[in-house]
Formats: sequence, C-alpha cells, structure tokens
Amino acid sequence: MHRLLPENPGEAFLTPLDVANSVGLSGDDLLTAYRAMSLIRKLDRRMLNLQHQGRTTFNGAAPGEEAAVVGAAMALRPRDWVFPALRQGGAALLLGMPLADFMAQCLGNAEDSAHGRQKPGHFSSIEPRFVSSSSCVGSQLPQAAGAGIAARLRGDDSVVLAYLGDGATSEPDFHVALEFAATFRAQTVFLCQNNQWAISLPSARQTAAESIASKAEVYGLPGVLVDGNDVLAVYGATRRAVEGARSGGGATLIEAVTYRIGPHTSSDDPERYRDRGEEVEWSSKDPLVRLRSFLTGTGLWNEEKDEVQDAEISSEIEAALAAVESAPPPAVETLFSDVYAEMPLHLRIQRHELLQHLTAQGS
Ligand SMILES: Cc1ncc(C[n+]2csc(CCOP(=O)(O)OP(=O)(O)O)c2C)c(N)n1
Ligand SMILES: [Mg+2]
Repeated sequence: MHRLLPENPGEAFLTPLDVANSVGLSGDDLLTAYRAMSLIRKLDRRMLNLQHQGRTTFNGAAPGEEAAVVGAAMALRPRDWVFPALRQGGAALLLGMPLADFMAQCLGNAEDSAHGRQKPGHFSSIEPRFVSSSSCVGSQLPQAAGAGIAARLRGDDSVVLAYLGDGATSEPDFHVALEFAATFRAQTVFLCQNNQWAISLPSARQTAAESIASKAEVYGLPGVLVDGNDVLAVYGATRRAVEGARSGGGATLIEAVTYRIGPHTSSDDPERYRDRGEEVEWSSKDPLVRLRSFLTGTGLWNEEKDEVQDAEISSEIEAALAAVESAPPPAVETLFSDVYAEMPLHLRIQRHELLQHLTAQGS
C-alpha cells in the first residue's frame, strides 16, 4: 500500500484512505464513485455509437468531466434536487435513475417518462428529483435559486444542486440567480464545471475576472475553487456547501476546474478552434485514470477487478438498451398529457378531434 509522504518531517504518514476519510469518503464510497465515473465514460461512447447508427440523435457527453459530475452528486441526500446543465445524465444515474429510463429517454419511445417530448440526453426524473435539463444555456439557474428559496421558506431541509458550464456565467440568468440566491439565502449550491470551453469560445474570453469562483464575492456568497478532476476535492467542497445550505447558511458558488476532452457534441470539430496539444495535456490529467491509480494505492482495486467491472458495465448497458429499444413510439394522446392537472376544454376538444381523425384514417 502506498503511503503519502508527510509535508513536514515529524508529521504522521497518511494513507490514501486517510485522505479520502478526511473529506468524508469511505473506501466503499470511492468504489461507488469510480463505478459511476466508469459507467459515464462507457455510456457516452455507447451513445455516440448509437447515434452514428441512427438509433438516437444526441447526447451530452462528459469525457474528462466525470469527477465533477459524480463528486458533486455524491454530496447530496435523497430528496435533494438537481438542476442539470448539458452533461449530467451520470448524476441522475448515480442518484438512482434506472439505466433503462436513461436509455428510453435517449430513444424517446413509449418507455420514456417524458414521452419523447424532450431532446435526447435531456433527462428528468421525479425520484430522484432531477429537473429536466434545458437546452437554453443558464436557464436552469434562476429556477434553482427559486427552488432553494422555496425550500427555505417551507422549512424543508432539502438542498438544490445546480450544475452549469463556464459559458453559462456569461448569461444574465447566472447573475440573476446569484443575486437572488444570496439575498434570499437560497438552499442552493451552484457547481460550475469550467471545462475551459463554451463550444469554440475559451473560458479566458468569457471573463476578465481571475476566476469564476471569485465572482461570488460581489453577490455576498462564498466562492470556492476546486480541482474538478479530483473527485475527492469536488466531493469535499460540495459536501461542505450542501451542509452549509441545509443548515441555513445560504448558497455557495463552486468552480470545478476541468476539461472537455472531446468535442462539444457530435456535430462539433474542436480541431478547428483549439490546439490538439491542449487535449493531449489534459488527457494526462484524466479524472478516471487518476481515481483508478488512487484506488490501486488504497489496495482496494487492481487490474483484474477493473476488467470484471468493465465487463459488468458493458452488459448492464446492453441489457438496458435491449429492455427498452423495441418499445413503440409514444402514444399520440400523450401529446396532451402531463401539462395541466385538469386539461382545459380547448385541449380536450383538440385531442378528441385528433383521435377521431386518426381513427378515420385507420392509423
Ligand atoms: C441561451 C443560449 N445561447 C446559446 C446556446 C448555444 N449553446 C449551446 S451549448 C453552448 C455552450 C455552453 O458552454 P458551457 O456553458 O461552458 O457548457 P459546456 O458545453 O462547456 O458544458 C452554447 C453557446 C444555447 N443553447 N442557449
Ligand atoms: Mg464549458
């Protein structure tokens, strides 16, 4: 087992597990984090593959950002809320969304709880409380501030975690959200995955501030800067912020510094706007490789276990896909459902007319 060198002579040696324990993570938690991150990496590849085959159309992949996605979500308790950005499907899975539901959403068929009405990769779930992602950058932030204020006013101790990208910090919604969250002491934690790029715009051109975290101060919030490729650091910072919010201490902005290793989406070609060397450099800081070697150092992990887990994850993905892929498209009448508790008359008439029309056509 590795022992970490003490910084000063005379200090006790620390094992990697001591380090994990110091932020509140047990050995089992580390294994959970590693599994969740490995699942995201594999799933992203599989979804891209399905897209190339024309079986789905879009996915918000997170290669290189898995530690930020997972580390933050692990700090939540059941009944806390997540307002995701584009790349946090893996957080929903970690919090308990079944993999088959994830697949059904990407396929948009009758098994999809949103009845195919959202873009693939824009997950939502009632339990866990994962609010539908929105394609409009930053629009989740005022909603998350509002949900965190509502929780406080109701005396409900649930906490809201809002993910955002660096690009979202240039949206008015970011500033509105921080202003409201600070002033009304929202039980909200804002976790910015600064992956250095908003499509082709580098984060250095997003702001003149020395960091995104430093922006929190002017709103009267704590701002925390963490290594977003270190799952322990992200977990530790988020947990402190979540506990603070739960106990009435108000909101926090965390900036997790990370990197989008791949393209923005499958329709993007990063070679056109960034240096390939940058990707290579960040690949050497891959959070998955980093956690794997940390785990190996604890003695909890080895190559054989890695191979077994890898195979398990692959079969879980294939089983989930097989379980939902043959479902038919969503029933046409679901176009009208889930919007109003009581459907207004004009919509009931439209639904009736549509169904009559389809029956007359024999479809
Ligand atoms: C309001 C708005 N403006 C522009 C876009 C187009 N757009 C989609 S994603 C994106 C970049 C988002 O960057 P960032 O917030 O850093 O998130 P990342 O994709 O890096 O995770 C942009 C500009 C959009 N979807 N919504
Ligand atoms: Mg970004």
